[in-house]
Amino acid sequence: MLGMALGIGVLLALLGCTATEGCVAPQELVSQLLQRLEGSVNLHEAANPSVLLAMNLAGGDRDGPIFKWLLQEIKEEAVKRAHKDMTSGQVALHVLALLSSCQDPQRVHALDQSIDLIHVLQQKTDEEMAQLETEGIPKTSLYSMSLDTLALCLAEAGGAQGPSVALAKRVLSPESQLSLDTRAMVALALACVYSNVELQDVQELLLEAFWTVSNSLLDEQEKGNGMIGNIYSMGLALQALQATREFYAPRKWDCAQAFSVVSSHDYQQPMAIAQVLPALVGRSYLDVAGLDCSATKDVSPSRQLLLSPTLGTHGVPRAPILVHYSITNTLQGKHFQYSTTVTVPSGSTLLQVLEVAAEKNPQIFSFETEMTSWGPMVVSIHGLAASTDDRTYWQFLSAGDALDKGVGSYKPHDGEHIQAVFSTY
Ligand code: B12
Repeated sequence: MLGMALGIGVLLALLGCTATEGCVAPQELVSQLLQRLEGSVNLHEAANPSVLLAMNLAGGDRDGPIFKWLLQEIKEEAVKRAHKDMTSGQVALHVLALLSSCQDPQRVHALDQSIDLIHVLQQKTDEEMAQLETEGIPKTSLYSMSLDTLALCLAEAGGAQGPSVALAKRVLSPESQLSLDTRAMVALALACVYSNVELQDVQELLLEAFWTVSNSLLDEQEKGNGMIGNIYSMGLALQALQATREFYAPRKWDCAQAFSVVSSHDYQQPMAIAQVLPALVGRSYLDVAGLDCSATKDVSPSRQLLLSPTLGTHGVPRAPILVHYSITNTLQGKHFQYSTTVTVPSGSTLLQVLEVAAEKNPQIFSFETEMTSWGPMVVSIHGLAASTDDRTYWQFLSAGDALDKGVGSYKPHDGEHIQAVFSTY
């Protein structure tokens, strides 16, 4: 079966049937999301490499001030923090952002310093692999390891083959329960290494792994009437399906159905837009390597609008709502469970609910957040902190179902019961 898929894939490639055929969203939607992404860039916050990566893949303006600011900040972050404070995945995202901006990640100069980001990435990937081999889990996550593998592969640096084999085995193992986003990122990484590897048995393993993932994504789409996982997994799922299209042929991908799901959602979060936008222009992270570095783009006048501040909702009174909130730890140390009900204006975020609960009763409901690329992440509640070493986190649920958004963007409704449960991943 696999051999046949490969044969047909090669044939299609020779005939010039590209992965993008028929799978491009309306230009209006692309421009709107690109504008939103550019408008999200805040000079007072850390630059997000995924945003620069997506802007480049979606044909954003490489001569514009936003692009230049992002690129400079990303270089500065790299020289300042890559060695010490960045996880392997964060280094990988910086490498991808630089490659997509036609920069050499082996020679990053900023603040009168230089760094070889590929060397740092190789070292950090080795650490991930070492822990995977000794403890069965990587230092951070298989998602990050996939990013590492993808970045090493696209930079044509050594060190991608070992992790790609480990990832392929994980994906094919019946015991491993990888999230959909992780499987999609693994597929992207393996599809890249597959094209560059010469050993036939390695090639076959990689092909089988990403072929399995792509088919499972297609199955999910069929079951979900176009939805693959949740709306925030769609970006990576679509990218994986674009990038591996010639390999699951003759099976057809109803990309129009998947695109209509994405098009009907009003993406607001910069990270969500950054992951979906490449797919909407028929590209994936794999296209980073093939971008035309000599091209400069005209600035579309409409993009200038972006920088206008978003209108506030001052003066509009909002009806109060009640939200029930509970915190539970039955996992570690002294177990606890506390509940409260807070009143907040309708339209408030969950973060505001947590803040009101903590104001009312700081002894019980105090909490801490950390800023991440997806917004504020709750890292501690009632003095109990999440830990990457123990693989614990505060999970948020409503009526027993895990929320598909974080506290900074989720808006509870009147009477809703939100639970924060100390959990493992
Ligand atoms: C791995 C992962 C996790 C791990 C992170 C731990 C770790 N050390 O790896 C764990 C299991 C803890 C986790 C938790 C949650 N996650 Co999560 N996670 C991911 C995943 C698969 C990869 C993130 C990553 O490693 N990126 C690469 C690194 C290099 O980038 P980074 O910026 O350093 O990554 C950090 C942040 O992304 C942060 N993080 C992870 N998830 C979330 C979610 C939110 C809302 C925030 C603010 C931060 C955050 O942890 C990462 C590692 O430190 C993404 C998938 C995706 N499409 O991006 C989902 C994803 C980001 N998570 C998601 C969600 C919903 C959550 C939860 C809110 C689930 C819940 N109901 O509790 C919680 C966060 C709750 C809280 N305490 O605030 C959604 C976010 C959607 C949205 N619109 O905001 C995603 C997109 C998955 C999805 N398709 O639904 N997650």
